[in-house]
Amino acid sequence: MEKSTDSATLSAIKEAEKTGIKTVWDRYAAQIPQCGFGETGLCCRNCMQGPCRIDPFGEGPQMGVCGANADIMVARGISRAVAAGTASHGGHAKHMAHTLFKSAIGEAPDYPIRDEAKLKAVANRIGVKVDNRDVRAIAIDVAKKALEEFSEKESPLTWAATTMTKGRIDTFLKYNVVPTGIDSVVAESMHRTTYGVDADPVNLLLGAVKCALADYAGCHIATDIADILFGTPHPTLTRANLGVLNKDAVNIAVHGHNPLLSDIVVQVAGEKDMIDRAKTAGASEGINIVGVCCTGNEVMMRHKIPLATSSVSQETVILTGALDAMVVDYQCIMPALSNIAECYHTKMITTMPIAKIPKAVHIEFSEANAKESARRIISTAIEAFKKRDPNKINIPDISSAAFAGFSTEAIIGALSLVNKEDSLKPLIDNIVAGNIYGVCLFAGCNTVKVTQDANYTAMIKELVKNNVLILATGCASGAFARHGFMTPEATEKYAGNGLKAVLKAVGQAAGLGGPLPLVLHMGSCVDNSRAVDVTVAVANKLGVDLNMLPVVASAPEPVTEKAVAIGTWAVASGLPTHLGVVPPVLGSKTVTQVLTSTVKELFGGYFIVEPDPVKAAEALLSVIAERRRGLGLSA
Ligand code: NFS
Repeated sequence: MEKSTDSATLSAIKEAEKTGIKTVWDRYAAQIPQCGFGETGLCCRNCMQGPCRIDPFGEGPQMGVCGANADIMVARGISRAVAAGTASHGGHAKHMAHTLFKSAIGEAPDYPIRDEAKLKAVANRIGVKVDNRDVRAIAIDVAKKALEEFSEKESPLTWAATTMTKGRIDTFLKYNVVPTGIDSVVAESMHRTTYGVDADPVNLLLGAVKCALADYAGCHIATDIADILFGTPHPTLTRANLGVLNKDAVNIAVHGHNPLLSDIVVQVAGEKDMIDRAKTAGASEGINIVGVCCTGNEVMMRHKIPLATSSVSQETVILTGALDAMVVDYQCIMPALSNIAECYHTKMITTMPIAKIPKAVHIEFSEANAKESARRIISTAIEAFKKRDPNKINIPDISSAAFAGFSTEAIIGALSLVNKEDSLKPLIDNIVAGNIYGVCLFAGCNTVKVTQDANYTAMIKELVKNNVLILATGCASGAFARHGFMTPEATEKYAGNGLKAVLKAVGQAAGLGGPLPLVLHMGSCVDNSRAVDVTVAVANKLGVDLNMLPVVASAPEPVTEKAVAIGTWAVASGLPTHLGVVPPVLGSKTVTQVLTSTVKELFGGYFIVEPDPVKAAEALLSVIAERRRGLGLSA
């Protein structure tokens, strides 16, 4: 199997091979064959009478020591993955909410409220009084309401209840999957999956849906507060891929998830004193910040920061020999980075008390001293720059232009330039007319198990040829950005005639002088909430529920437990959701059946597992056709 379709990644891998540095691909090869019990979900370590394994071929044991069978083991495994994902997004969101609160009471001076309009819009939506009130008072109430979401409440989560359709809420109530606290439902999931609690696979899976809906609320809180503190994104042009590293600048990569770190690093890197110090150290072009993974998306769409690479290829940024500091917060950061950094002058810098990595420098980052910490981080990078080995520099001269930053507000704003009175009308009219056949949200990661980006690039070509509008978040957007799909040129080259005409009309009205890019970049993984907002607005306008719309989702190369949580709430929201990698469920026929079929009867959404990208695109197109027929539209 080829390791990647990205020539910059391949060039970096070649460099690693030359110097004997091991990367994720080597470590994966060393794991082959991977454990068949784990792969099928038939391994349980939930108690100390285990570990227990069930023989998928039916010859060996069919039960663990406690009597748990394959269905229970697989359902518990999925449920715990959703809980871990929810805890991650929840942790990120809670961090944001605490910072908003501290900002409002004057204890986080580096985090002023940048987007009052967004603050007021969120306040209005969640029932916080806005009129004649001081911004800080509103922010305190919004932050308190957000923090209340984490422990057990009497009522459903506000961030889920106020952002979904009425039909969805009724469905969630009907199946008793309405979460009332983000942290409390994570705890409930851990409880019900521990030794000797829930042994009904369907009940366990419904528990996973409940937890996933809390994940959705967490994502939405994270998006809302990021916009309040750092500004709501608008389309902006930047570049993506390893060629964005600059040999004449101090290169600093921000990697991880929370803009609370990356946004401040970007701000401080613009300070004259910092730039002067970099120049004095010999970096004639000053400081160059580049992004990796989701925090890269956050600063890409708000500050034009170029994206160096994403998820599976994160090590390649160090392999350029020109990275002076890799600055990380939490999530999706390979511990291997600090080993590779050791082979170079690169400083690996951790910043969060819950995410330390041996051999990294730890510069703690707190709301009270954010800018000061950022100055220390950048100074450390400047010192490292002085130790660069020119013989080791190998920056592939490869990068693509990329438009980023299509927030819900930006999309609606662009549409309203076409129709001032009724901004959603152009979108809906074009869906009805078939110029937009359907919508596909690409989300999720890059995995070492698939040729990097191959599924993304093959699927998008099939879909857009058939006039499917493409939204993307997370490392999915990274894949498209690195391959040049986030450009008007890609629209001209790949879009079907109907889609092209729509993207041209909106692009022209928005003053871009050409079509909108082929992929609308909606942000990081928590920003999947933005895609829901657009979909809910369309559903409400049409007077139908989400499970009737010709909207689908795809994670062609999923990796993390967060992706499992997002996929689960996408399905519960009514979206048929494609996975390009088989999740660890095949050990249970019951669970596989529920996730790919039975769940459709409950929520309308379901998982489509298809590793072949062309077949996957065909499957999504036929789902869109079915939905269109359901709405009485031409298929
Ligand atoms: Ni999403 Fe973002 Fe990327 Fe996957 Fe990780 S960075 S939160 S989990 S790997 S898309």
